[in-house]
Amino acid sequence: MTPEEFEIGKKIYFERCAGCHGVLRKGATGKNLEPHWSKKAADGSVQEGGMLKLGTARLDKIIALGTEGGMVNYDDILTKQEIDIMARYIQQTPPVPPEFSLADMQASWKLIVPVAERPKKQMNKVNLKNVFAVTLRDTGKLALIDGDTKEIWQILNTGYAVHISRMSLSGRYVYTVGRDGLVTLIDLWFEKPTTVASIRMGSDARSVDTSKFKGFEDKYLIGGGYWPPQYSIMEGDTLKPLKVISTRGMTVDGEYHPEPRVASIVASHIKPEWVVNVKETGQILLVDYSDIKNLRTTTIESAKFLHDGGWDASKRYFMVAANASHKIAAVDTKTGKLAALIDTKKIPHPGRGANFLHPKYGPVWATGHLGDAVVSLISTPSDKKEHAKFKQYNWKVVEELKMPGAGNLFVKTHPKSNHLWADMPMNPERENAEVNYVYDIRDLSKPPVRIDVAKDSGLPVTKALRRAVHQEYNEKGDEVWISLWGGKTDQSAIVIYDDKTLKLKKVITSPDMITPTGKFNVWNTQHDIY
Ligand code: DHE
Repeated sequence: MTPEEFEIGKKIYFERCAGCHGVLRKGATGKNLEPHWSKKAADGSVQEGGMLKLGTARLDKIIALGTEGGMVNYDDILTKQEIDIMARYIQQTPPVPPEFSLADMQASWKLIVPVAERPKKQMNKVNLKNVFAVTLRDTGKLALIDGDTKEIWQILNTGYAVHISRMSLSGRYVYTVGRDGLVTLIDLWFEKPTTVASIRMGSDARSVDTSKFKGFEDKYLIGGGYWPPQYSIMEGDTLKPLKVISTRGMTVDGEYHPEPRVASIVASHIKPEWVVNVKETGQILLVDYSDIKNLRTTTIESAKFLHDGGWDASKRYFMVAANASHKIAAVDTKTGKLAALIDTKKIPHPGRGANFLHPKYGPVWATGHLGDAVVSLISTPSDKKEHAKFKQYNWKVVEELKMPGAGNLFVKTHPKSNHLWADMPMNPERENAEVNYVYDIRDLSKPPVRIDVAKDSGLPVTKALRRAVHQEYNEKGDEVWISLWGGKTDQSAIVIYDDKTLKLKKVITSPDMITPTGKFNVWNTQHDIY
């Protein structure tokens, strides 16, 4: 490869591939892509285990067309030339990015508006509880949308491809984390939302949360890194860096891993702890933040490769997908132990999941699957007397709802809703990727209703698939917002439905609405309602 091609390959790999395959290409949700098997030997020899080495022609096909194993097709995202560069790039030895220390964090830290200079009360009339933070993925921006008027209130620069937004317990601040490791702190009390601080945690990241336990409300922010593999603790209201902890170490199989990335993080409601899920090692850390100088961590063995997850209805158990092991791990945050490891269909991908009362099996938590055409319902424990009869089902997959194909990423419901929404944006067929299916949770034997989000948006059909992705309820729990995620030069939309009637309510679109993906309603995110 020429040095220019290598640089192009490096950039595309970071933006499109590293999330699944790892920076060092050791594999996680995606396959191992180290040269020992990606590079075809001149003598035609095979790799260990007898599998054929790939080589340029085969890699070209895989990248362009995707695979049955869950690799998406890139022929509508990358040009032919870029695909050819990638087919050659991943046969080279992976470059190792630099480490990122506490001093590096300190140097990147910008306290734009110190706490003393921020408003003492809310300076706008917006109903902050119903504001939505919407990722505009490929533009490196975040849209703050007033959920009552459905007007875009403000668009702010953030890190590249903000992955998630989380709220302070107070509901005043929005924290975003870009996949380039940039964290921004946005204050909703100004007349218009204003970024008051930012910091870089590394070069690749996906998760943040504040401290939520009584006495520590929003005192700290934790951020999880993909590269370097570490988590960082910052001051909640300024982002001043306080501590960095590496996650390098042993997997649940007892092997050393040089790149155990931090996947989902959530703050416990019942202890001064964060649940930190380490992807490659399959270890779940309970990090006690009551004394960060003498940090105590409980390490819970589960399964590889940990990814996303959410609370059960009682908010005692955190349910996290060990997606490449086709399992869900349930962590008991009260006892600090693994409560269950549940086998599921292929590649569970819950987002944060969805909790509801199943007519036959009682409280269940739902997850969709990237690799299978079902939504799995797992029975979860409840202390309520009237739920004692459901105990026999706890931690079992009690039902699998049929979907028309695989490729689901998110499911969602709300305590006030009778509906369970499921998307399938990673399905290669347009007729599936652009829609949602809605189940009636009072009668799950009824076929789900197909909602054609792309058609309802009223936007013209484009060459690139427009993926209908990620549902979020409004504060009242009577509307569902879905992103229509089009190509990076196409105008996209947020399509809003009345949850009761399933009728289209409103389309939010503008030339600024480019690649919307995750949406986070302040009230629901603040209170972990899903
Ligand atoms: Fe995500 C959550 C990682 C691709 C949209 N995603 C998460 C979480 C992790 C993660 C670890 C949990 C954070 C938490 O709760 O603390 N996501 C990854 C990847 O590694 C992966 C597979 C590849 C990558 O390169 O990033 C990936 N994710 C995507 C997308 O392509 C999506 C669809 C669009 C996008 O914006 O990039 C996407 N991920 C999301 C969203 C959430 C998320 C919207 C939050 C869901 C929620 O309701 O909380």
